[in-house]
Amino acid sequence: MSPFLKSKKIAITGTFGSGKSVFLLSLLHQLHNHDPRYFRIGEDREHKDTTIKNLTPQVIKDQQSLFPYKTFAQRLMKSGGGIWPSRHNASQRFKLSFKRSDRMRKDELDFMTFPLERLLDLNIARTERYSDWSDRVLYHIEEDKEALRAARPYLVHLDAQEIFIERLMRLYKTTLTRFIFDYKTFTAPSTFMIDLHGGRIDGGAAESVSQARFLGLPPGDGSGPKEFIPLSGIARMRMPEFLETQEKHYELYRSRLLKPLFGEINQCDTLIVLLDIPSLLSAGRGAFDEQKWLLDELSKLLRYKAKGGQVLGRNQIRKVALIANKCDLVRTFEREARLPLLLRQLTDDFVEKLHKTVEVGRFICSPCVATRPHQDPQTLVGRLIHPSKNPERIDKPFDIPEVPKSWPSEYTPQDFPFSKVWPPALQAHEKLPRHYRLDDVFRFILQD
Ligand SMILES: Nc1nc2c(ncn2[C@@H]2O[C@H](COP(=O)(O)OP(=O)(O)OP(=O)(O)O)[C@@H](O)[C@H]2O)c(=O)[nH]1
Ligand SMILES: [Mg+2]
Repeated sequence: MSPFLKSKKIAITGTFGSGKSVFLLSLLHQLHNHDPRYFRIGEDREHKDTTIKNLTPQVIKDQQSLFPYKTFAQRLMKSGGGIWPSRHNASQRFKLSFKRSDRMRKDELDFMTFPLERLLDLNIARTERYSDWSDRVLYHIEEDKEALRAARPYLVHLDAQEIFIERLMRLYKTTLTRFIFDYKTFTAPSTFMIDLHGGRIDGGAAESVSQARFLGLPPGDGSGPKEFIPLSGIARMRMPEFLETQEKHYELYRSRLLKPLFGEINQCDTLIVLLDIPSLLSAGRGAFDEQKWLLDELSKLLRYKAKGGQVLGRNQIRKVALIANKCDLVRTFEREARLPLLLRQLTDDFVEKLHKTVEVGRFICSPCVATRPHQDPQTLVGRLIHPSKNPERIDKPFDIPEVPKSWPSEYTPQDFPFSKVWPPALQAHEKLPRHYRLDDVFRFILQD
């Protein structure tokens, strides 16, 4: 490696809406408009004036996935209060170089984001043969009473005297939708839940919302979708032609989507995992269980030393930042008092499974602080998103539920009704939105 250039490749992940785009946007925004008084880069107080010079965006290969930093920054900064980034690609990239005033060398940072839900595909990535994957999925369904109930119409049709393929597809889509609503962890292929543009399946009647989604690669290049579903051994024997297309589609899914994606993640040296505790609380206990399960799958991807345990190549990740994100949505006093324990309980099993040489940092963070304290500590002020409660999108006080001291073993969405807010309307003296400890995370990433 050149002593004059230090390159880092950083993956940012988290479940749907956990804040990947805002995290990247806010970080780029703080770097582009760097002010050492509000974003400390130097490691200690002596270096508190360290600044960033010559920041230059670098060209990336896949232009389609380029993170539109400038557009998003302009929208965020609209006077009177802007809007959050929109969704445009499930994976986003941005590469930049700069020079720190306290270093001789140049730094180059290559960021990518990906939905943590892609880890639902880990089994597909690790299983070469379609038939082995099919058998495993059907086994999991049969082992789980609720899943078996949800999948019964599909399984019944698989055994019918005459099998209609379109009907079979439709029934599997409805089944998967029910699994998603119930936070079942064998919802694969993951593109059914989070498509290639990052869109998530809507809530609503399982039969109707599921049919516009694809069980595999969507249509493209003038050809139809490349969908696949799990077939039992008997069904595979009964439908040899359909089996052939299923094997082809399965292989295409692995080679076109999973191999490039997991291959790229494997090349990263740093991983940032965003954990949206307010959302996990306000979505009910199923969301917590799903998050834990996805972290467990992620730990399998990172277990680079395990014999035969590597997924599509050797993993290089040596640093992992675990972030309790959007802490500005939590009561001010509870941020440092309660979130650290919740973060630890959520991530301890994951950390335990990492190789001992992987450096782990845990952070309480808000990349873009969108609330202000209120004299009542159970209330915050912000631009509530709720259309009927705040059609004018102005700053208003609103109630914040209490964060529990530890994760309850059972809870429902009604127990923790957290609210969402628009980005802050900047005050006259503010040039940039504030952040909470985003610079701590950045120093951790940058540290040699
Ligand atoms: N208050 C607050 N809200 C945030 C913050 N970051 C993200 N959000 C909220 O979370 C929503 C989703 O953030 P995104 O950054 O788009 O999340 P994402 O992980 O990129 O979402 P997908 O790409 O759709 O999976 C935003 O629209 C905001 O409502 C933050 O720092 N503070
Ligand atoms: Mg996003």
